[in-house]
This record gives sequence, structure tokens and C-alpha cells, in this order.
Amino acid sequence: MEARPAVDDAALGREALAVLEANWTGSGTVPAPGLYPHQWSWDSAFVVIGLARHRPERAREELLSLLSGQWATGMVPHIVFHTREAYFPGPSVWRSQEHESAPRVCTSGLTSPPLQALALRWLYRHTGDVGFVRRAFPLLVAQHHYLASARDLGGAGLAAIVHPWESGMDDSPAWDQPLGALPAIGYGYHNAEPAERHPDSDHDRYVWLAMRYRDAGYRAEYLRDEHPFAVEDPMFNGIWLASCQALAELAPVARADPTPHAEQAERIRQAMLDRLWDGCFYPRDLRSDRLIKVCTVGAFGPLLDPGLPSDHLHACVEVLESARFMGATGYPVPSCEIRAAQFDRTRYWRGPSWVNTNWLLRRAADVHSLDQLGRQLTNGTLRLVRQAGFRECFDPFDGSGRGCRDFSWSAALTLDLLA
Ligand code: 9WN
Repeated sequence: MEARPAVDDAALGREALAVLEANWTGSGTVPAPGLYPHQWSWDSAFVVIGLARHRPERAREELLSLLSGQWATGMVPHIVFHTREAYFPGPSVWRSQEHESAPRVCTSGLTSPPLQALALRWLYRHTGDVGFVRRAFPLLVAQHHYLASARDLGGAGLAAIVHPWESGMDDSPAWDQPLGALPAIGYGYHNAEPAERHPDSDHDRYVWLAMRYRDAGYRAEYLRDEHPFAVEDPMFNGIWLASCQALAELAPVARADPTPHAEQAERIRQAMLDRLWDGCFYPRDLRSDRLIKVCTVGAFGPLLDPGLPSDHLHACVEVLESARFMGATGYPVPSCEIRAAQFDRTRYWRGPSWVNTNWLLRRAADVHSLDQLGRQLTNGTLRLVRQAGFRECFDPFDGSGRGCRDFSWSAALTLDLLA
């Protein structure tokens, strides 16, 4: 493990702000220099959350800059390309500009966990900026409307992801089953990626799926009737539910009616209980109509809901604290349960710990007043970044850093955890 000189809270906070300053391009914060040279949707929302208290003006710019990529359908894309930096798949693959509903700036054609309303609520909590809430609120209502209409592919009130990239957890073992059901593909889209990221076979499938959707004109009917990958994911929907509740809370500020947002949250809760619960929350593969029975950190997304029934809450927390997850590793929270055959402490979303999922679970602990769990998550996460720096992810057993350095959400959420 790399040794770093001991840093106190104030110095760690200054380092975090310096990373975010360096990753600001003038039109958004990149997740990390080099590997991710554009603005990614949920990364950007985490940056807004981290900057809300310290640099509210920058946080507002960050959110508006992301929302400049919103499509007329309401869809907030998972990548907004503000600069011409090379990235694959870039604008020439997505071809967003061939679509009437696309914005002027180039974007991807997929979406990502809808964390923006929660981020807006965070910003409002720290700034009390009514004018900004009024400006951003309708855009987020449109985002939620898109999810409730174009993405309710199962017809039961949940939003389906149509690509592993939409989960934010690309190579999670949760997607092995639906990806394995795709035809054998040999497109040869080789990526010059380190082994701890995606093997070529997975990357081929990612690109193939994205291009099928593009070639179908990014149409909702195609997603419903033909697209071969459609999954109801508990983390995506848990975040959406939390964002619906944030819109309900912000509605009076925006002079809007909170009721539809509160009702939407209730629909999501009920549908997750009816469709994704089997002793723990699991993703549902809509194409095989089966639960995907591997327990990953995504299983804990519904904990973000203050209205989660107490039986379900206690069962989830028991799994989280058990030797399947936090109870066995020195650091919170492995991205896959460690007893699963697919667990791999070295590979991206198949084992390593991530600051963003730790932060989401810390938020869930706050929501349910689980103070000890909250402290464990906060202290464990701060220990990771103090020891290894603002890395992309971390070995859950020894805390060593993995992936990129100077990773924006690791820095941003550290600022929030330090507060
Ligand atoms: C594909 C930017 C993004 C994060 C995702 C993370 C990773 C991209 C990749 O990086 O995804 O979008 O190249 O694997 O999995 O959560 O938003 O940081």
C-alpha cells in the first residue's frame, strides 16, 4: 500500500478542493483527467453535492452545464461532450446531433442514475437559493417524466436500464446473466484498458448494445419491444425514489405541487417491494422475467427510502453488516458480496469499494437514524482517502487505491463527509 503523509481534516479538504479545481474544464468537472475527459451525469451530481457547501456558485454551474445536455424528451444523458477531447465511444459513435430532440452540445444516447434532484436539494439546503431551485426544478421534472414514461418497460412503475453503462456500475456481476444471453459478438472494439477494467468481450457487447439502440433512432418503442437488455435495478430505482422525494420537498419552493412526486416515490417503493424483493433486493431481468440472484452493493439502493418498511430495512442492514459485506472487509463497502463466485477484489465493480456507494449508504444510514452504521461508513471512507488518496476505487481488504488518481467524486464526497 502506498504510504501518504498523515493529513488533518483541513488539509484533506484543501486537497479535495484542489482536485476539483484541476478537474474543472471551464464547462464542467471531468471525473478524472485522461481516462474520462468529459462530463458524466452521476459523477457531476456527486460533484454538486460535494461543492454545495464550499463553492455553491461552481456547484450551480456544474448542474446547469450537465443539464445543457438534456434532450427534449427529458432524458439526461450519461455523458455530455463539452470539449473535443478524444474518448471512445465519442460523439461520432452516438451521433446525437442527428436527432431532433437532442440539444446543441454533443451527448451520449444513454442515461444514468437520476441523482440530480437529490443534488439540487443538497444545494438548496446549503444555499437557500430559491431562484436556482425555480430554474432547475422543471428540468428535473422533465427528467423524471422521461423515466416514468419511456423507461417503464415492465409497466409496473420502475425505470429499466437498457445498458450496463446506465447503472453506473458497468461490469457488476449483476449484468453477467443478461449480457450472457446476447448473441456471440465479434465486433473487435478493442479498448486500451487496463486488465482491472473491462475484458474485450464485455466491451464489445457494451458497444454493440449502444449501437443497436442508436440505429433504432433512440426510440422508446424499440426499447419496449425489441432491445435485448432491459433490467430493473434496485440502485437506479432507489436513487430515483430518493430524487422523487427531493422534488416533493422542493416543490413548494418552486411553487409547484408536491403530490405527483410523492406519489411517484410511493409507486416506486411498492413496485420494488413487489418485483425486486426476495429476502434482499435483486435486479429483475425483464427479458427473462427473472431476478438476477447475485447480491451486489446495488442491492442497498432502496435503503435511501425513509418509508422502507422496517422488516425490509432490518433485513438489508443485516446483510450489509454481515460477513458477506462490511463484516468481512477492513474497509466499507465491497461492490459485490465477498462469498459470491464472481467476487474479485481487483476488478472495478466486481469487488472494490467506491466512495460514491459508501456515501449513498451513509446517506441511507442518516435517513434511518442508524448512527453507528453512519459513523462506520464515514470513518472507513475517510480512512481510505487519507491512506490512498482520491482514487477511483479501493481494495476492500487492505484499502490500497485502484483505478484513476484525482477522481472527482472521491474528492467531492470527501468534502461532504468531512463536514
Ligand atoms: C462508462 C465516469 C464513469 C462513471 C461510472 C464508471 C465508469 C465508464 C467506463 O466511469 O463508466 O460510462 O468507462 O467504464 O463505471 O460509474 O460514471 O467516472
